[in-house]
Amino acid sequence: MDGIDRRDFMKSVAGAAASAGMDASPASAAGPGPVFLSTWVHGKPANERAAEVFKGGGSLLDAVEKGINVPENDPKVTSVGYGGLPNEEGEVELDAAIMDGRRHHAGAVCSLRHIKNPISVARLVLEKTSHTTLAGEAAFRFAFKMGFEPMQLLTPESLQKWLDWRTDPKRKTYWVTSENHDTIGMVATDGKGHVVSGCSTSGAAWKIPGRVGDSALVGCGVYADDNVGAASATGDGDLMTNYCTSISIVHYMASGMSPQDACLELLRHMVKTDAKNKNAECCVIAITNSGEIGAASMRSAFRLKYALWMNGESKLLDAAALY
Ligand code: SD4
Repeated sequence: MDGIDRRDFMKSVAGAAASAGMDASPASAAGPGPVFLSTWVHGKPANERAAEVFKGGGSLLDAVEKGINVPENDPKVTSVGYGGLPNEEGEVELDAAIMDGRRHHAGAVCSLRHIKNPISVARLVLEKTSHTTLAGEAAFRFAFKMGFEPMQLLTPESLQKWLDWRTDPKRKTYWVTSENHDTIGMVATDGKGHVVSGCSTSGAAWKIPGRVGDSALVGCGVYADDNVGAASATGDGDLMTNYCTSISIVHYMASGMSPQDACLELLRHMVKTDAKNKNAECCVIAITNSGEIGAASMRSAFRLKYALWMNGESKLLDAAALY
């Protein structure tokens, strides 16, 4: 294992899991029944909602969609849905995708404006059309046709942050800062071999209008294949798109790696091809079709907190960092 000692890593994972009252390693996280694994702190209420929907008889797709709706609806989450930070012109543009591992098919929307639940619009692209991705103004018109209510997605707080940025003479244009990394990625299994991956984001704050990150791109922000498992990503989507992070992780798992090793291998590969990527803000999560999980960050200064729901328990844990 490059960069970190494997025993230290296993110890840190064991510590986090033990203090959370869980099994000692991500690789032994599998348990009976469904498992929901999500990025960041807001992944916890998202997982809890997903589990509730699933227990109430919803499908795994319903569960992942409704779970992701929770941070989308929360104005305090400033990189997802309502309250998400806008592009450089002050417009909120949302990306989302959801992939069904059973059908090997996804629905996605990108650069969607005025609709706070892009994951639900993505779900309808999956269910109601034979397309995979709708973009921009046409995605909005599709959502409108499907009955979604247009609304102002800027909150007073996100407008103020944008104004502060606009008036800062030293402002950085088009970059992703740590505080803006709130994207929700969720991977889940029903405990019977079926997996789903979903992701929703307002993307990089102050992005150039029209920019699409990894979250809405199949194979990048989401990937799910019932034959293997599912993965999702959060962080610098411009960088991660070039590594097709989610499909790469699923392929690593298909070759026999555990989800944890697959997540780390993807990050190692990013550094192997370009050493500068050691400083990248990249985090990934993965699950197998039997409920084994993995979660990793490129560096400890940008360490992923991930949420895990399994066996009726909902926890927040720290992902391992490669550097
Ligand atoms: C993007 N990957 O649009 C998203 C942003 C993100 O945590 O995940 N932030 O680049």
